[in-house]
Amino acid sequence: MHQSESSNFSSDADAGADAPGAEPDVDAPVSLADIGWNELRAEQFAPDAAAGLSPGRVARVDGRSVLLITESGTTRAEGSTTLVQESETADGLPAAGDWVGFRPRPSHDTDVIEAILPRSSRLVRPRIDRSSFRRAEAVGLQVVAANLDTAFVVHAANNVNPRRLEREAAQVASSGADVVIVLNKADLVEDVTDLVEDARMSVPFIPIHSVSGATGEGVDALAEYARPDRTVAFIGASGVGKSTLTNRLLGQEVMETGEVREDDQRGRHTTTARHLIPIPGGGALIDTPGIRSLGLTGADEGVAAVFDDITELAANCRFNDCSHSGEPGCAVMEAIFQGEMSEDRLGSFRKLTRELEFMQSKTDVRLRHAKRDMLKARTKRGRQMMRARKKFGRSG
Ligand SMILES: Nc1nc2c(ncn2[C@@H]2O[C@H](COP(=O)(O)OP(=O)(O)OP(=O)(O)O)[C@@H](O)[C@H]2O)c(=O)[nH]1
Ligand SMILES: [Mg+2]
Ligand SMILES: [Zn+2]
Repeated sequence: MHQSESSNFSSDADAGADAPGAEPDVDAPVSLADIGWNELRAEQFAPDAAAGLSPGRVARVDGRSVLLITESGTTRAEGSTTLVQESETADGLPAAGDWVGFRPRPSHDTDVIEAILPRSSRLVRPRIDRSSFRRAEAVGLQVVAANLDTAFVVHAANNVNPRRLEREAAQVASSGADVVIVLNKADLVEDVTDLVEDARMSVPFIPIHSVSGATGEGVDALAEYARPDRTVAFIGASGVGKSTLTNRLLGQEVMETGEVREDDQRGRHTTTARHLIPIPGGGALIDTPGIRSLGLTGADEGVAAVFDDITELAANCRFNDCSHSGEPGCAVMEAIFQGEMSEDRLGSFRKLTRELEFMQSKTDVRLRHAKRDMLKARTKRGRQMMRARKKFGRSG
């Protein structure tokens, strides 16, 4: 059983897939320092080193098999039994971008990953164990990418949806990575400056860059974030040009790119797995498959980051738990009356908050069903116990 096949559930194409697609060549030896290994990580790794483990970074995950970049090229490895068991309760499975400690096994096809180093950031989405609803504890989060410094949230300039922009920015910000908005395909629009201004209204505190993967215009600005020892990732819907930009940053055609459908301007999920690729000259880059919805949880901080202005105003509301919908002494409503903030913005804040609440409690029908089944089982067990007690009296 492939772990990722059983644990993913969302509707996007990469769910559970991580199927062998276009396999980038990451075999060229790189120094780990070039892709983010530093003193802090070495310090965190010290106990593992003492235990005889070697350090590596996860380039991609294919079910149980993990491709690692190591000091001496790439190697295939699998999580140790303990690691896999622990991952049932924590989010312990290795993800693209993870730093791990592995034990080389020269006589086997694969090495063994025994430790995952603390993550400086992690992009997560809900995870559910499809193989069994009985083990409802297995419902948790799945880390889809780790240790990102900057996450580029990519949209096609000719197809920007402000609500989606806000939502994705908030969700990705909650990973702990710095969010940068990228409006790609600038070559397809008349006036990209207007679009950037519009986007700034939606996400005022986040850097926005307009670029063209086709012509290369603006890509230099993105390269600034991909400095040596830093990790960047492209995230966004299928067909927005993540792999095209990846190739631009790498300076070579590493990732396969795909056509966009005429009817709905969407891509076809050309990329099917997350790939971490060393950038020539230093730094690492993760290309990801297109997402329909990240389905991320724990994005509260993300919302706060995107709606900084509202959060700040809310600090002056009379009531701590003000919902900004008519309470007396509401600083947010006051700002709207004064024309300092648009009602639309409060609207999208509310909508996003609602959506996040929804995601957090009932991420998916599957999760709901898993919860329901778990409750049912509990009630049933409870009833059985009651009956048993009645029959045999209390045993303490
Ligand atoms: N005109 C124009 N086309 C672009 C640009 N960037 C990418 N494209 C085209 O958009 C299509 C999709 O690009 P990809 O890079 O495969 O998109 P993706 O985001 O990686 O898609 P998935 O892998 O499916 O998630 C391709 O035909 C690209 O050539 C751009 O800046 N301008
Ligand atoms: Mg792609
Ligand atoms: Zn208020």
